[in-house]
Amino acid sequence: MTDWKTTACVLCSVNCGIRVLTGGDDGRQILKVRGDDDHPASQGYVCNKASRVNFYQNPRDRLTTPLRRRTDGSFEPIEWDTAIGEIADKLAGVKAAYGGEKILYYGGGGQGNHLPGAYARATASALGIKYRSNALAQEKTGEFWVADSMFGGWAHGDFHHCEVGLFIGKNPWQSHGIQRARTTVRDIAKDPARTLIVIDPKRTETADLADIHLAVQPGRDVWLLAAIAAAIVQDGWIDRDWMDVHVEGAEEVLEHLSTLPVGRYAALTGIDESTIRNVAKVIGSARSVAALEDLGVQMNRHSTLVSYTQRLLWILTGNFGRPGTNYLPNGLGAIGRGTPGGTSPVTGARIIAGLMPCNSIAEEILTEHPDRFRAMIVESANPVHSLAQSDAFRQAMRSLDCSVVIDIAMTETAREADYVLPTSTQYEKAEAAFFNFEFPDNYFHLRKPVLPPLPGTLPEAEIHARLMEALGAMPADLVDRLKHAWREGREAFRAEVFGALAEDPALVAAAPVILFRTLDEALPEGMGQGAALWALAHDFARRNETAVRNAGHEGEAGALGDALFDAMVEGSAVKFSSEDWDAIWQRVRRGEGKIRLDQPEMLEELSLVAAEVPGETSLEFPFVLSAGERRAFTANTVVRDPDWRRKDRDGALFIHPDDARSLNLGDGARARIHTARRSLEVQVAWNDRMRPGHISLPNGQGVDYPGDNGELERIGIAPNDLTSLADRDKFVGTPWHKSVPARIEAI
Ligand SMILES: Nc1nc2c(c(=O)[nH]1)N[C@H]1C(S)=C(S)[C@@H](COP(=O)(O)OP(=O)(O)OC[C@H]3O[C@@H](n4cnc5c(=O)[nH]c(N)nc54)[C@H](O)[C@@H]3O)O[C@H]1N2
Ligand SMILES: Nc1nc2c(c(=O)[nH]1)N[C@H]1C(S)=C(S)[C@@H](COP(=O)(O)OP(=O)(O)OC[C@H]3O[C@@H](n4cnc5c(=O)[nH]c(N)nc54)[C@H](O)[C@@H]3O)O[C@H]1N2
Ligand code: SF4
Ligand SMILES: [Mo]
Repeated sequence: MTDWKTTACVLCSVNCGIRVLTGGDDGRQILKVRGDDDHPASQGYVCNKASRVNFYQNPRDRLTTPLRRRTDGSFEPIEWDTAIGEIADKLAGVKAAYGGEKILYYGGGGQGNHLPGAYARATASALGIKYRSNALAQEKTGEFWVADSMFGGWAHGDFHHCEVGLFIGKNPWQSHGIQRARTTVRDIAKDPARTLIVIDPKRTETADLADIHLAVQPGRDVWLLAAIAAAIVQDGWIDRDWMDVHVEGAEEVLEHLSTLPVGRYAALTGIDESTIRNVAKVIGSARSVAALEDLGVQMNRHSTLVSYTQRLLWILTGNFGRPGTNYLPNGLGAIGRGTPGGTSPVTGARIIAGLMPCNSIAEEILTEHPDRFRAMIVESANPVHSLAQSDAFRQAMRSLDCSVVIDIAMTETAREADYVLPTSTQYEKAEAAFFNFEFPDNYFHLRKPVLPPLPGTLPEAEIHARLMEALGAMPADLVDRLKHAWREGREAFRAEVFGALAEDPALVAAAPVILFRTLDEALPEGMGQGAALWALAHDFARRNETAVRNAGHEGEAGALGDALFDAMVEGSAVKFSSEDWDAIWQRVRRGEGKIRLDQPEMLEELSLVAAEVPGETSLEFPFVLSAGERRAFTANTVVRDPDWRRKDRDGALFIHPDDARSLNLGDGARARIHTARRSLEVQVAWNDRMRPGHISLPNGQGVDYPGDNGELERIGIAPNDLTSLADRDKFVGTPWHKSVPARIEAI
């Protein structure tokens, strides 16, 4: 049996639409993959990775049954009912003994799946869970915080229409992050009227195409960006008229930049002053500039300040809120709303966008402090592998009273858990991501399953519904009433839902599982896990009526949300929001309409870096290691089977040939890499794209995967064996993975 079906690639955040041919001996294989020309956002585009999604779908270490840890550390299979019952009892026990806020929730989604997080909110509310975290709190929280205080939202660049495209610590050729990335950067590069600027120590594939490549000295972006901003001010490239209308609080920063010694800063960065002044001119005289920063600076020194300084370049030159510049997207989910709120219980770390810094988690557990976490649920994440200093997280998990991992595969994190729950893959259930950042038209894709669930696995919605039932927190009467109302019609259903929520606002958090239990059987086959979107569609339609109508959805005020929901559960990408550029300004600082430059902590920090003498390396550690580079065949740990890589199977350490020669390291040689934490053996590959002194290791490698004989093998280096929890941003705790001091020796 073979069949072509429509879905999306789940190997990075842009989730290109694909068509897949399924079949094979067991009928469970994704045999062929094509770009989906009908997908409105990706328009048929795919990169080299999409054709290999079967390596995600069918790993050897796929979980097929719930597991319970024995005292000797091995695992035994148990029935679902036993697992759910015991987990509910243990977590309820932690809540009763210490309070629900001693249970931490980590994860909730990955590159293509954000619905688990929605259902987990119900379980979290029943258990009184207060703290959560996920990977965003080791990369984006600094940017969210700065963006929120300056704009009230996370800006994205209109790279499809910009005159100047600026990528800072970002290699879209390999990592994407924007739709149709390779086509988009190539279009900018080949148009003589447009300019591609890349700031990256490495001559990446993107830098190869760039009109201007600033090969900054690793870890020194803050001085480079401040110098460009200063040159914009000093050389008269500011758009004063625009600033007068749209910006508040510019005085202090302008004063600082007007006297900043561009030449002295330039000397720290490895880029000439004249090049810096030319970049200021290119940005200052362009009709439109779109900018994107990513891990090269976000997982690096001064990352939060870089997120601020980076924004100055395009704010001072009026590049926001017009086609080809930068905008605040109208997302369906809440990703990127960076409002700070409170601090973590033990270390007092700043919580941003509701997320505790990843780098604090181990410290919040491995302590005698009475407020330490006692239990943890990890869902759709692999923090033992992905967070700094893996050993610390491993140890933290083992010291908890109870830990539960919900995943499709036996990951490094699952191996440390007390209970492991197997879930269906993203091709076996309805799934979606909230990485919808397009503008002026924006799209959402709730995908239909393309394969039946693997026996023994459940979708997360069902797992959380069962946990709620076991905790005695599922209002069965209400579910019955809602089922009845749904059969009567949408008006009756809306009245019943909104009536129940008005009566008991505490039900809001449980709504996703209530909707799932109510609608699972009523929705089109396999779309049950989409049920929670009913509430989201109504909420979005109520707040964005014009945008939803302009996107082509119809209905009376109350029915508009149902129209949007019905369009989503059909399973194709849906245009849910259509706006014009004026809408951006209504969102700026929640209707205040002005961008704020006066951020006291950032201004103070700018003054501090003026006096700082940077020093990333030492005699002991003369290299700067970027631990976790995106390459042609990396996808975090979403794909675990090393055979999926067509080349670079071992995930080699890239080093400039001159550096390699001086260390007597041949291309392909084995070497030993040392950091302050660990020494590990690695294979070296000469790579003249690297800047001398800068070395890199790929991300997502070094997973423990069963070989042909079933024994676990580790291919490549797990980068966080080399990183340290202490190396982190002082404001938001994001790690400095892109500049780890290191030494290499031939073996
Ligand atoms: N192929 C592939 N694509 C992916 C992923 C994947 O695993 N594989 N993961 C996805 C995820 S989760 C994310 S967050 C994104 C990340 O996407 P990117 O941020 O683009 O990925 P990286 O390769 O980690 O880092 C980008 C660049 O930063 C550069 N860099 C290193 N040090 C410095 C520095 O000091 N200054 C500057 N300016 N640059 C520096 C590196 O040379 C590298 O080219 O990719 C997503 N896409
Ligand atoms: N040193 C270093 N460390 C890094 C980075 C780096 O550059 N350098 N990059 C960091 C970045 S930017 C990120 S985003 C993180 C990513 O790290 P994490 O957020 O920890 O997650 P992933 O590696 O993306 O793995 C996602 C997990 O979800 C599971 N999964 C897949 N589909 C499903 C599903 O449908 N349901 C459930 N429940 N589980 C599923 C996969 O098996 C996998 O275990 O890594 C970070 N770690
Ligand atoms: S990995 Fe490639 S094909 Fe898959 S979503 Fe990302 S850009 Fe698209
Ligand atoms: Mo990421």
